[in-house]
Amino acid sequence: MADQIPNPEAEGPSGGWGSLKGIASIYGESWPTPAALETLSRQNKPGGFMCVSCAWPKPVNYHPFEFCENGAKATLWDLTSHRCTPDFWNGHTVSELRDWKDHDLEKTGRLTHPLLYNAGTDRYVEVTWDEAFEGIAKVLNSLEKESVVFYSSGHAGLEASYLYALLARLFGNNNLPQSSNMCHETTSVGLMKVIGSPVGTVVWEDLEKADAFFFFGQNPGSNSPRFLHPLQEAKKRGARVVTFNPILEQGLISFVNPQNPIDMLTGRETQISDQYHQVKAGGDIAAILGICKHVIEVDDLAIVEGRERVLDVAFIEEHTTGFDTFIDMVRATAWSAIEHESGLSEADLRRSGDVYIGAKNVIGVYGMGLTQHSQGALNVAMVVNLLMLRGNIGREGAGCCPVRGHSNVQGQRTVGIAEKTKLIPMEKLTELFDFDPPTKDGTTIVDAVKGLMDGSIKAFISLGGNLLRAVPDQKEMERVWAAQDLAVMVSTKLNRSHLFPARTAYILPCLSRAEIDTQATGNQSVTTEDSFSHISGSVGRRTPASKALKSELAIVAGIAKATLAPSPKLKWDEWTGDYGLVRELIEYSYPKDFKDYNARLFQPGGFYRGNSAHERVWKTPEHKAVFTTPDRLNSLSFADADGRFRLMTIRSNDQFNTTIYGYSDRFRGIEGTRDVVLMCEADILAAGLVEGDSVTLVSDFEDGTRRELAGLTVRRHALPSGTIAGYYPECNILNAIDHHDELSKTPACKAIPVRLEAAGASESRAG
Ligand SMILES: Nc1nc2c(c(=O)[nH]1)N[C@H]1C(S)=C(S)[C@@H](COP(=O)(O)OP(=O)(O)OC[C@H]3O[C@@H](n4cnc5c(=O)[nH]c(N)nc54)[C@H](O)[C@@H]3O)O[C@H]1N2
Ligand SMILES: Nc1nc2c(c(=O)[nH]1)N[C@H]1C(S)=C(S)[C@@H](COP(=O)(O)OP(=O)(O)OC[C@H]3O[C@@H](n4cnc5c(=O)[nH]c(N)nc54)[C@H](O)[C@@H]3O)O[C@H]1N2
Ligand SMILES: [Mo]
Repeated sequence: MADQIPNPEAEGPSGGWGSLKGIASIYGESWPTPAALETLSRQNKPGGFMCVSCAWPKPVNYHPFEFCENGAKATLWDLTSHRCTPDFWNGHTVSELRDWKDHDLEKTGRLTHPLLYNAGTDRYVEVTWDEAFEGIAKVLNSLEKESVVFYSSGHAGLEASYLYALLARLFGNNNLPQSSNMCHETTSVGLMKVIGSPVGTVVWEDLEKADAFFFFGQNPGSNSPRFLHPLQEAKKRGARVVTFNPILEQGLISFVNPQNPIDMLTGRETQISDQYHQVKAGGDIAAILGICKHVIEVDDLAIVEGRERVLDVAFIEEHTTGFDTFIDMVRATAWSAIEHESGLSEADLRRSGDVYIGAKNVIGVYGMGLTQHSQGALNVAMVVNLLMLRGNIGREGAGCCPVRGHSNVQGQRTVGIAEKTKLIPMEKLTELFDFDPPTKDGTTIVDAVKGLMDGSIKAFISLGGNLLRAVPDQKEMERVWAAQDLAVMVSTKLNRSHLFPARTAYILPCLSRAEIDTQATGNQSVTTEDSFSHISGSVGRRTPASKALKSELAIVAGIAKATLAPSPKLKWDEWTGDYGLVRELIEYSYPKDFKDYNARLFQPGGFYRGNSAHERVWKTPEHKAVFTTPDRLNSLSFADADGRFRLMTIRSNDQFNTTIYGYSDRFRGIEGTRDVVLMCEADILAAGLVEGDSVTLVSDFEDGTRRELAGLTVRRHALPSGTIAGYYPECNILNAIDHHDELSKTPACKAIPVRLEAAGASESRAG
């Protein structure tokens, strides 16, 4: 029997008419050309363009409209008719814009011309592309190789990304951190350690065969809404869904399919989660341990009663190591400790364990709720532990499913954007381009930011993104970002990182993926890789926002050509003229992953580049999949203390990372503001507050730095006691750069230790 899961906050189910209203509101905000609607109908289909929003895969048998509310918003936001031209700067200085909200900055529209900051007037001014490339080259060539960082934020296609990584290595370093360093780097490092593969093992067909889905800290309703379609199908065939999340996320409770006319007209909802467990932030290790404990105990009983074993003993023996130590620890851990650390009852964990045991094929899904913790990699390993107990990995219908963020975040890593040299086929690069690639590992994001802080990093090239807003310690970041010798930002829209200009600061505007990319040999396509390791071609068809725009690939090649010594092996102009030539280089560098690349570009659903763990080949040092014995029961780096809360930084349904589309978080019933802190009623009372009070959040790290965010309104929300929530990116000011996953250095954004300071009573109390 499925639980009744009331959600007191949501204004309706996920999907449904609310999602159409959500799309329509962006249409009004950004007023795109009518042709933008035609673009939507081609989104995520062979021959169309691949969504610029998340990395959820594209099915072979696509729907009439293979896009979701947020994919549509992202497309319409890109295809806005608003333009931020060089004239914009006649009316505004950079300093003045620092008071603007993220939403208002991006709403100025698409950037149209290359710009250079002029400190004298405190404005950006138009420059030609040649002036920009030469100006950048001049500063780059005056700097020490190690002091430059080549950042990218998972947007750019595989072709531009391959050349970008090549540019960094030819320049002389491996400083190629990426947005995944703030995101699923925990997966890359954590999964690699336990299954010898840095990516999830599940493919589309597995979704269609799974009997149960266990969700840990991933919110498909907002962040990967097309996932709700296969989930709805799964529910219809009787699959079970068990969710662990401190917040009652509407997308995991119920869904009305906006693409199904009958569902829409009748309002017929599909209940998604059969059980919903509001685990404490950081409490998943204990929760998963509890499920494992139940599984072991049921297995013990089966042995005594001579019934079929519950554990997949054959799998465990043949394929894994570390089982005995893990099980000893599970047995030795008391239920009382598990209950205390997870905030969940033994009875509830046993109930979820029964679903796990009752399902033949189980998929474990997770997102930022597991990865963005001090022990994020251990969280990931716990999901794998659970799956392995019944051999739920590397076989049909089962596996591990991290849901990636940016549309090409995984693919950029595949083609060389990586700070770790062991991931790069260096000998191939030497052979192809006749140079000795640098051998020292490059920086992660955390190390790059610390390098900015200690002055060892002096320049940042950003292929997309808004790093200043995305990282912890934002106040200090604003100071050090502006102290750099050079910042080059390849961008589509204005954002806060542009407003703290370095000594030399360029904004280089690029095409969006939905736009026509015409080069010397004709219109070009680009490719991206989704969360399931499938690679799809993407063709833009919209007229570019400005004639002066260049593609990301052309910009990378332009910087490279101006900066690096010429060589007959470096054919920047030819590569820019024909992206197919770059795909040949990629295929040569990564022959197994990209076989027949150019021929398979438009295969429906994309072509699969394969994954060893999917075939039960474990590329770990032990050549086995590894059971990990946790040395603790929560993923925090701090202890509980009186008045200390765990602050989760969350995304609304109306944003894509630092791009804020609007102020409607309808799934959580929050409208018109993002300046809120969500708390449960008991915590509000215990803090001597009432709903509506204004408070200041103050970070509670024991490093002596005061980090505060004032002017937040207290909102009552169904949350576990001690766990509170506020929005990302606003709350980044409260996090510390040293607060990150121990193994992967992913910033720990889901449990920031904070205290509350009351800032004055609300009217309701005064009245
Ligand atoms: N519309 C939209 N789509 C997006 C994005 C966006 O901003 N907007 N961002 C894209 C990117 S880059 C990424 S990485 C993904 C992110 O997508 P998700 O991985 O879904 O990330 P979040 O929304 O940050 O957090 C997910 C959930 O974790 C829960 N959570 C927090 N702490 C814990 C915990 O300790 N334990 C458990 N079990 N749960 C916890 C939160 O309540 C939240 O529901 O989405 C991508 N897609
Ligand atoms: N506290 C907290 N911090 C977090 C997170 C969190 O959950 N909590 N999440 C983290 C995660 S998962 C991520 S991925 C990072 C995101 O960090 P980033 O990837 O750095 O940030 P975005 O907001 O995705 O970048 C938005 C900017 O990218 C540019 N852009 C948009 N489309 C394109 C394009 O097609 N090409 C190019 N070149 N530029 C484009 C626009 O100028 C836009 O302003 O933030 C991380 N920070
Ligand atoms: Mo992300």
